[in-house]
Amino acid sequence: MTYETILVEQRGAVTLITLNRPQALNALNSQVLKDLTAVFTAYDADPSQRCAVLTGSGDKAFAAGADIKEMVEKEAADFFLEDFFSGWQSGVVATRKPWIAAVNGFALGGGCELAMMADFIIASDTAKFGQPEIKLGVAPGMGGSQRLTRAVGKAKAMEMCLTGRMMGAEEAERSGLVARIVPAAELLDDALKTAETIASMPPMAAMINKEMVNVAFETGLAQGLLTERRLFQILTATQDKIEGMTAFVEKRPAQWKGR
Ligand code: CO8
Repeated sequence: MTYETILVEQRGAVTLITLNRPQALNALNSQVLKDLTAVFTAYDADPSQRCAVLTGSGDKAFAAGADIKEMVEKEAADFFLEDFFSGWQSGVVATRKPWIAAVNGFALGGGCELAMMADFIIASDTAKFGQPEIKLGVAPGMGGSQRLTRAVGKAKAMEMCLTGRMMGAEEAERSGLVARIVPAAELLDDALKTAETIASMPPMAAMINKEMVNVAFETGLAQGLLTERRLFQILTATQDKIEGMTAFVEKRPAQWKGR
């Protein structure tokens, strides 16, 4: 399957997805959303694929935001009637299997918001994050005001949204926005290696670990603890729980069945 705005490659059990509009610094338009929805849906449905990496083509940008040239002519009624960009939730966030954003440069506006939809971000030392929408007379519209605030706290999120300033990779790591920073030249290899590690885990446990952490992000403690306990109990009914624990006791590598 080929796509208009992204490149997709399966490397063993890892799907590598590359935003491929380098001439527009990988700006996100309706076609990118369509293509990402298709590829994430296919990834979720393919039992041979166990982790995905999303990155940007070129060395300058992960994505420099929603495509301003697509939005410039639209009126409020168009945004409302089309429910413009509402598809990110069902098309990308709803992905049940794990995926990593490998941020290789600018992640601004919708680009920062897309990176924050990932389960975690690995950033190159050249990465720059920001929510500069205020400079265009608008505000984040793909989750930035919510996810950035949860990730880095009110003070930094508020400052970034109100001033539009960018945050470099080191500050982003210090603030909890990214899991790790690596030198730009090693970013893709590092992200793929991390994805391979995740892909080598029992897949149901990976999906449930992801769901648990997201519940912590989205609900209160009592609800989260209950959900964690119930999801743990579901995992104890899997063949991979029996295999994982038996393999440990027998001092041998586990052979996952994926159920
Ligand atoms: N959209 C469209 N084209 C873009 C975008 C963008 N977001 N960003 C860069 N480009 C294009 C430029 O227009 C330029 O194309 P051309 O050569 O044809 O003019 C090309 O990419 C290269 O860009 P620059 O020449 O500007 O490169 P610089 O190195 O000088 O600057 C920057 C790099 C600083 C990243 C600069 O390009 C920039 O500021 N870009 C815009 C960043 C921005 O404001 N992003 C936020 C966009 S709004 C948004 O994301 C809202 C999301 C929520 C929508 C939800 C709706 C409901």
